[in-house]
Amino acid sequence: MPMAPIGLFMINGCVKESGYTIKILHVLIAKNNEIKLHSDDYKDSLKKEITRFKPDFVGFSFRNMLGVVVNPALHHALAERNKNLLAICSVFIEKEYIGYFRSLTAAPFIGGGSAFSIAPKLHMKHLGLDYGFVGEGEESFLELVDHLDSEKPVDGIAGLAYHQNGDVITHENRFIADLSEHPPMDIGEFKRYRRLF
Ligand code: B12
Repeated sequence: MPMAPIGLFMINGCVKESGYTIKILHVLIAKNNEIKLHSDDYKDSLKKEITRFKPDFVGFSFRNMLGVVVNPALHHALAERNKNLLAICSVFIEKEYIGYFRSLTAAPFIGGGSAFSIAPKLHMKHLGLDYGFVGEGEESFLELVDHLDSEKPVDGIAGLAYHQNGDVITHENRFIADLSEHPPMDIGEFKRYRRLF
């Protein structure tokens, strides 16, 4: 059952208010409610979107690592062929998709979300992300974009995961005590998810 990505919608609210233009691609949603990644046409659709939008930064919201079988047959086949722990993590499926995405743009890739926060190093290394955020992203994501835009060093940003000397460094995340200090969640895209039920 696809979940409305409310964490991503929170970030969307903040980014919109900051003046940046954001485009959300719902890659797990497709006709018949099935995973789209291994269908024949996802590469063409993605290429069109990236060519049109030309992103300066690409963010990925990783919600679940385990426990959600969007396409049971595919998941089972992968786990049978690859009898290791990685094969039952969603990163195993996401790798091909992100690898293809990488071939379309040189923009930095930034991960976040509850799954990323549980296993930041796995996501960073296995998926080849440039940066990521452990925990809440409302403030930190824009701080990173601002630092990268103005070529300031990023190593002091709370919650940030980044590569250094072949390892992945993760900073302690910033706890946001009062969410009302931030713009509200952007609910514009909720209707896509309501349609599924
Ligand atoms: C609420 C909740 C649910 C609700 C979901 C409602 C919804 N529309 O999302 C319900 C009850 C339906 C649910 C169901 C399930 N859940 Co649940 N759920 C949660 C819970 C408690 C909170 C998630 C949440 O909404 N947080 C609030 C939002 C605003 O925060 P957020 O998503 O983390 O986003 C923030 C950051 O992560 C970050 N961020 C997010 N995206 C991005 C992107 C970028 C680029 C950046 C920079 C930052 C960023 O910034 C956001 C704002 O601060 C978490 C535990 C937790 N504490 O996170 C478990 C959790 C996500 N669920 C989990 C699981 C396992 C499930 C189920 C599989 C359970 C089951 N067996 O059915 C199902 C899966 C449903 C599905 N199809 O995905 C696990 C996932 C763990 C894993 N290893 O995969 C978690 C982590 C709980 C746990 N500790 O085990 N869940």
